[in-house]
Amino acid sequence: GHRSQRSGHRTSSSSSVSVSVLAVDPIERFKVRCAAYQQPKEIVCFSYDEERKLSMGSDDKLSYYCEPDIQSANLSSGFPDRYVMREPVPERLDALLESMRHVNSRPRDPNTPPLRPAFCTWRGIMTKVLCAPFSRDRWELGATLHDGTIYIEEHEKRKDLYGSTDKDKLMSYMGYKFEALATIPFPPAELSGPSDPRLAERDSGTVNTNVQFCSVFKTKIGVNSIVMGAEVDCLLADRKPERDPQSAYAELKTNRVITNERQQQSFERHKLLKVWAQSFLPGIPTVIVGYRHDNGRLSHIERRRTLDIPRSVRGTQPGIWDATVCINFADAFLTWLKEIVVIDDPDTVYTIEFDGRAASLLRVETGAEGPEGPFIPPWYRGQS
Ligand code: 0WD
Ligand code: CA
Repeated sequence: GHRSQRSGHRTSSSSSVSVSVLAVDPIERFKVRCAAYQQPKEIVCFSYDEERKLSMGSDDKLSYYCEPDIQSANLSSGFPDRYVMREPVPERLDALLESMRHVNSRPRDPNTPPLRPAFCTWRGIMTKVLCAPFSRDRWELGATLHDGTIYIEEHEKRKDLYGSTDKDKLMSYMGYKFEALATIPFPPAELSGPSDPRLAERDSGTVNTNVQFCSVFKTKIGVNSIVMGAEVDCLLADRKPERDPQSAYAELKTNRVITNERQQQSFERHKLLKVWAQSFLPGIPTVIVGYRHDNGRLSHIERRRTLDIPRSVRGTQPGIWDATVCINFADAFLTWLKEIVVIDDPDTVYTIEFDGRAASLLRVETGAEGPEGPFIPPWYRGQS
C-alpha cells in the first residue's frame, strides 16, 4: 500500500499481521519543539574482565584518562600479535537483564515499586535510532514485550563487528590502541610523575576487547521511560563521583587527520552525528578525539563538549543533521513501537527493519529458534 505523506505512518491490518511503517520523510514534521530528554541517572554498572567474566556492580574496569605521549604514540604498534579480539558470540541482552534483576532485587524502600521502564536496550541500538533521519545505514531489531517492558536487541549482521579484512581489523585495533594509550587503571594522582614507568607500560601491554566497563542508566525520551546499558571508555577525574558519575565519564574516539574541506564535511556529517548521539544518550559530557595519520602516528588530541556539537555543525552545509530532529524521531519511534509491540509474551519477537528511509514491522513470530528468536532467558522470566 501507499504511505500517508502527512503523518508518514500508517497501520493497517491484513489477515493476522499488521503492516506498519514509520518513515523519516517528510523530515519537517520532526522540526518542532524538541521532546524532553530526562537527565540520565546511573542505576548500576558492571565490568567484564580479560576472560569476559562479568562482575555486577563493579567499576573495576573503569580506567582513568591520562594524556598519551603524542610524540611516541603509534596506534598500529602491537598489531596483530598483541591483539586479543573478543569471540563474536551473540550475548544478546543478557548483561542488561542481569543488571535489571540486580537493581530489582536490591533492598529498597517498601513504598518504592520495582523498576519497570517502558523500554530496555543497549545504548548502541538507540544511537542508530537517533541517527536514522540522517543516515542511510540499514539495521534490524528484535523487540519483545515482557511484563510491560519492551526489550530491544539488534539482529547484527555480524561480519562488520571487527571488520572482515585485515585493513578493517587494523582500523578497529587503532581505536582500541588509542584507548590503551590514553588511559591508566588507577587515578592519575597516584602517579609519581611524568617518568612513572606505568605510563610507558601502556604501550607494551595487550589490547583485549573482552575488557569493558558498562554503565546502566535510566532516562526518559518524551513520556517514554527507558533503561540503557552503555560501554564507557574512561573517567575524566581522580575518582568516580558518587552522585551523577556520568558527569565525569568521557568517550574516546580516533579519526584520520583532516586535510581538506571534503574530509571536514564528511567528519561533521557522519562522525560527529554518531559521536554526539552515542555520548548524548548516557549524558557523557566530553568526547576526546585522537587524530592519527595513516601510519598510526598521533597528530593531535581534541576535546569536544557533547552538548556543543550540534551547534558546531549547524549551518555548515546543506542538509546537515539536526539534534532536535534526531530526538523527536527517537520519541516517535518509541511511541510507534508501543503501538505495534502489544503481545506481552517472552516467546514472541517482533522484527523491525530500518531500510535507510523508514522503519517497518517485518514479522511477528512466536517460539522461533536461532539468533533472531526469543532472547528473554528462562532465569529472567516469572520474576517481577
Ligand atoms: O549496541 C549493540 N548493538 C550491541 C552491544 C550488540 C550486542 C552487544 N552489545 C554489548 C557491548 O559489547 C557492550 O557490552 O552491549 C554493551 C554496551 O554496548 P553499547 O555501548 O551499546 O555499544 P556501542 O555504543 O555500539 O559501542 C560502544 C563501544 C564501541 O566503541 P566505539 O568508540 O567504537 O563506538 O563498545 C564497543 C566498541 O569499542 N563495542 C563492542 N565491542 C565488542 N563487541 C561491541 C561488540 N559487539 N559493540 C560495541
Ligand atoms: Ca570509544
